Amino acid sequence: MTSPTGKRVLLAAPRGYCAGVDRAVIAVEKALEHYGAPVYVRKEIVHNKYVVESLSDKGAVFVEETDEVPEGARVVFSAHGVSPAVHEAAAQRNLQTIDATCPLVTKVHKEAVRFAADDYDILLIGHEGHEEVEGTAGEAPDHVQIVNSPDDAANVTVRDPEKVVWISQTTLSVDETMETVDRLRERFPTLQNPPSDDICYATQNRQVAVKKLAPECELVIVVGSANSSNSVRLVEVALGAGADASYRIDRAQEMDESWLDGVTTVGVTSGASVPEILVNDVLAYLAERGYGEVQEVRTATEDLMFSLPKELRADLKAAGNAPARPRRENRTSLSVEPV
Ligand code: 0CN
Ligand code: SF4
Repeated sequence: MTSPTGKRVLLAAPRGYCAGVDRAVIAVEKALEHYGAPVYVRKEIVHNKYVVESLSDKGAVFVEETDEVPEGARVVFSAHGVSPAVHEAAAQRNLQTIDATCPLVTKVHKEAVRFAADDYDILLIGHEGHEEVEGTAGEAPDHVQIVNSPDDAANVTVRDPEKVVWISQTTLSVDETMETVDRLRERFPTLQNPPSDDICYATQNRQVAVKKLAPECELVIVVGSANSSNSVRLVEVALGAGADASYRIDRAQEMDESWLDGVTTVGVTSGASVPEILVNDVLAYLAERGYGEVQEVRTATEDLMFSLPKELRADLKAAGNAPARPRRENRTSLSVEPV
């Protein structure tokens, strides 16, 4: 039904949980159910405050490093991946590990290993300090240089300009990454591309969807946490695609009434680590203020699912209750909190 005021919401699709996040969150939930609390998790399992708080409430204990985990205890590695050094540190402490690294991050790790074995200089486009970048770089520290931005391309030095490859973090802006690659290629014309896209399908799809709706929006709300690279990129993409304003919020309570002044069309989307309940809360907030008409803007459908981490699958199977794949329970598995 069209609102008499013309006020409406354009809701991006795809948005929210990707296959790697779904798998990682369910891995922690299943580990808690199967082994009982506490289950230790190195770093945030995914970069979302609500997810981390909900899992903490269920008995997950989030730590920064494996040396905070008691000897012999069970620890889950986050979706963003870990370097071989972290695996070694965990083995030293006899930790029982469940590796929830997204398979699409593991793919990039393997590329780093392969190109290092062939003695390439590897230019890893990504954000210094991000866990995924630390993990990927740690696969081949002697061969990898991190390139943070298009401007950073000027700072790269290589041993042999004929033997250089770029790879990337999975959750970057596609457009900005291509700009960085162009700048690198100006310096190294034979720069080799990775064998396939490193920016993952979920990151790309969410950017395409927000690009489509942004030109029609005076305001685009992105639900996601501040440390979620793919969520933060969605704000940039929305602004770049023509939204007059765009804000990232963790949850509906962070909405500011003044953002809606003079706004007819509000775009809404969410990052790959964001449970749908948080989007529903934002839609409810908007509906209360006259934006009850919601039109979905869908640019792709996603049906990818990953099997649970193999260590967990083996234990669940031995106990006779193994799901072959994670269930798509992401939309309902976390407890619902009122706005
Ligand atoms: O928000 P996320 O946990 O991570 P980044 O966007 O910061 O990389 O989303 C899941 C992504 C992965 C791996
Ligand atoms: Fe995997 Fe992409 Fe999701 Fe990261 S955002 S967990 S790489 S599917």
